[in-house]
Amino acid sequence: MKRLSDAIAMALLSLTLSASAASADASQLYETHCVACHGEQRLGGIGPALLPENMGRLRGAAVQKVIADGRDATQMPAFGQVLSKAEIESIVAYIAKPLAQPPVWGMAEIAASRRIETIPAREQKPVFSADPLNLFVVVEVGDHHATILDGDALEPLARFPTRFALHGGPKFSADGRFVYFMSRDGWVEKYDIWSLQKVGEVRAGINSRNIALSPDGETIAVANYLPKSLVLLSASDLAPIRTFDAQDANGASSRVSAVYQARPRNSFVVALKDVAEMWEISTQKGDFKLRRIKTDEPLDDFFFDPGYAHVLGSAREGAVSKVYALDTGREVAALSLPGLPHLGSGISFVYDGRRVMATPHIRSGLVSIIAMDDWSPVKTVPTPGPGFFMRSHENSRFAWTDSMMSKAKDTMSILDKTSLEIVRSITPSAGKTAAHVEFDRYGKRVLVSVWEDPGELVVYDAETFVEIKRLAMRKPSGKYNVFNKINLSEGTSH
Ligand code: DHE
Repeated sequence: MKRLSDAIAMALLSLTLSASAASADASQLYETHCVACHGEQRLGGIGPALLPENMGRLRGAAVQKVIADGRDATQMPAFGQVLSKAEIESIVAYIAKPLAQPPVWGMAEIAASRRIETIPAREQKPVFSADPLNLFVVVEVGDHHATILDGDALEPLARFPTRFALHGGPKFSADGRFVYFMSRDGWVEKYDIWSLQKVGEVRAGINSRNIALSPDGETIAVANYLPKSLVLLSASDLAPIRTFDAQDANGASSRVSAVYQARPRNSFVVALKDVAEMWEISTQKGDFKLRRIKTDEPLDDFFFDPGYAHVLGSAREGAVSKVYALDTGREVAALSLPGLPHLGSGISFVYDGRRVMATPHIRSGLVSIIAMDDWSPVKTVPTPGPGFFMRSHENSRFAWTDSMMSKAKDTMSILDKTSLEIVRSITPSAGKTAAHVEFDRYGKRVLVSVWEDPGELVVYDAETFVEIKRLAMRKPSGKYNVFNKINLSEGTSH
């Protein structure tokens, strides 16, 4: 018996030793080949952070392929000739592990990452003759660039590199002069559209979700998963102002799902991923007072009514979405919306004398239309498949939505807002994903992304649906019209 237990102990010891040898090898390989670009603690550098939280859906074989073949349009070289298959596999396993200790990324680290390239001239006028309010900012994630597009001539004015993997809508200063971008690795970049120059950048988190600009234009809020924090930056020079550790009233910590500007309320509204609470942070006089609003469950996707009196929130896995009155913090309605509504892409318009909201669903091929006076369902409109984005404009009778999460990924569906029927399907490029729409400032033209690399922007007449122009782009994930954004168009996300 004793001999058997000795043998098992020996076997276990040798397994432990070989496992720790393998991990020592992996960390050695990381030191030799990866550290220069991806940083000591895998927090990123020239290259992105290599933490499981940051790598999203890039896992296993896909990561092996990037290491072996390199990554197009980035500085990531191919290691296929340098490293064996086993060595690549051990690096993949190494970077799939979370860090033993959560990384520290506080005021000091944020401040140290800040770089200002250009001090914007106060009296600057646009250096171009195009209408500065009918410009589009196009985010091209195919090669990590952004294009400033003249919305009348439909010609690019400038194209510049951005940080790796931008996510969420860029945010604009009230006059439309400055645009702020955020990357999933936590970099916030500021660009001066009028002088077509980058102003600077700062790293506000390690794994970030989105940003919002305060109604007075003075403060940027950054929602972080890693560390679990909300960070406030000065919008003028990107200097950190303060950080909030994301914890509920009982001290339980949470990732921050998203932060939104609530313009009429002079505040930020914050969605917390892991606790049943949302926050409202006052931006009045820069006091940043935090108010906690208790919810039934954690809500991480929001839609606001145009006056920001109510928020409609959904939990990722929940079938019921809840409406809260922001003044009282009370739940005023519960809606059955199965199939994962994408409330962040919701739009609103007037139908039959009532203001309604419409949202696509990520797991069902349908658009839900809901009356906003009593939050009752008005109609469920079938589409060819689950979609992600939806857009319209005050001056257009139509709303456009995609089916990008389905076999019909190449099809855009056009909803008539007066009949709530799909009146036309458009295939910008057969077999290629079509998604994300933006109207020009007048609601006369519609820009649709062919979401591929290389991809395209396809411009349509908003009334006749006739194609006007195609512009080559590198996976244009989103495009944002300056006028529509700064005026909080009811047909676009804010
Ligand atoms: Fe997004 C906006 C959350 C996956 C492309 N996405 C947003 C916003 C949130 C959000 C909270 C609103 C932020 C804002 O604009 O201020 N997104 C999430 C998720 O939780 C989800 C499902 C999972 C995740 O990985 O984070 C997710 N998003 C994606 C993608 O896979 C998309 C399609 C490709 C990508 O780039 O990662 C994607 N999200 C976008 C885009 C916007 C966006 C293009 C801006 C939409 C707009 O028009 O304003």
